Amino acid sequence: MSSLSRRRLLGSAALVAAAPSLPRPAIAQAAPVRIGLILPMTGPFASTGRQIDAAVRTWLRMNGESHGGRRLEVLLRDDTGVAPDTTRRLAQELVVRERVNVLAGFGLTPLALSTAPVATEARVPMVVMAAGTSIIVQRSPFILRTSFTLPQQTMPIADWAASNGITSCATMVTDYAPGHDSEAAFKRRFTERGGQIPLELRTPLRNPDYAPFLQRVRDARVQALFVFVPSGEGANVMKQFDERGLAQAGIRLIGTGDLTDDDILNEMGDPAIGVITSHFYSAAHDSPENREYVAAFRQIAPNMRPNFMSVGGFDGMRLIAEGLRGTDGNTDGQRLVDAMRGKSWMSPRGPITIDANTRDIVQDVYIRRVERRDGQLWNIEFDRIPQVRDPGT
Ligand code: VNL
Repeated sequence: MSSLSRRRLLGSAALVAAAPSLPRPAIAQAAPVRIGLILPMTGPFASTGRQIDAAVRTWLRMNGESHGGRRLEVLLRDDTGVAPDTTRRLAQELVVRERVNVLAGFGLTPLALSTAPVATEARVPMVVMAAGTSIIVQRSPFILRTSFTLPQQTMPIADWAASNGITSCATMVTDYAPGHDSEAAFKRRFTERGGQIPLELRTPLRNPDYAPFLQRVRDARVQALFVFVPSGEGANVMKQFDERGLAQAGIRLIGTGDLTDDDILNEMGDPAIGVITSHFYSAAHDSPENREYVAAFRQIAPNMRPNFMSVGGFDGMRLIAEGLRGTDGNTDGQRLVDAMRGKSWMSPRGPITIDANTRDIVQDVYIRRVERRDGQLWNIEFDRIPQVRDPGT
């Protein structure tokens, strides 16, 4: 991009004056490709940041740093996960001062949405590794997504419920964009299949207390409860579901796999056993690619089990590397985006494609049951819906 538009992005002459002038390397070919990785490394969604950061380092360890003749350099920034203005400001600083060639990360939808205009203005590719609201990829022609969308992950569990004798189901989702997407997708598919939804609940994003909501679900005498909560929240839901005696009242718990997040699944204990979810990644996924990934991840992060967020980060790095190979190391934003769209490969999660038109991910979605194996809890996949695209809401 021109230095003029980089300056415009800063939006303040004082900031421009304060920006240090960076020494430019003499040989362009030798300059590293800089990736500005913005993640929630602290705050309520820090597990998402930790998972993706570890996965990015795992990918570099497994594949090396040189791609398309260029060395990859990652600049990690912590946006704390809860302040869209902070994420946008960090993205602007990365683009203007650090001259990053790619923006990546984005743990939650509001953070990705607030940054989309920066990518557009700077003409810098923005790889969304986590956030899952459908609309995100439409907010900038420079956005590509390696995570998932909520409707994509929700439709299969709505089908599963309708096909397995559930006719009356309550919904409980976190009250922000991905929760609304998930609620709408579940409602559409489940009612199309003849199911009834007598109770729709939305829980707050900040400091949620699930107990009063779950009490209402218990009183509604439904057969099942569908839940979407963001990564990190599942253990709290599970604890309250147990303490309120919903299982004893005959209510089945189902959801997207955000609920039975591998990062915290083991902490949930027996109440989680038998919970059915649909999702694109389980650490227990049975493939050579996944076994290799889990082993490599554990070398980088010995105390963590890789979760679905981590795989979005891992595949995001691969997408950037594929793009650079496609352009022979040229970092022009439009050329990079064009080189990344349409790419397919075998991920630890299974086969994936970055759709050439939408720039969104197409992937298999699995139906899984929580089971105890060798003393640990796992999401065991027992059915697979191949190559699901975002159905919208
Ligand atoms: C989002 C979607 C975030 C699913 C999540 O965890 C999640 C989002 C932090 O789009 O904000 O599991």
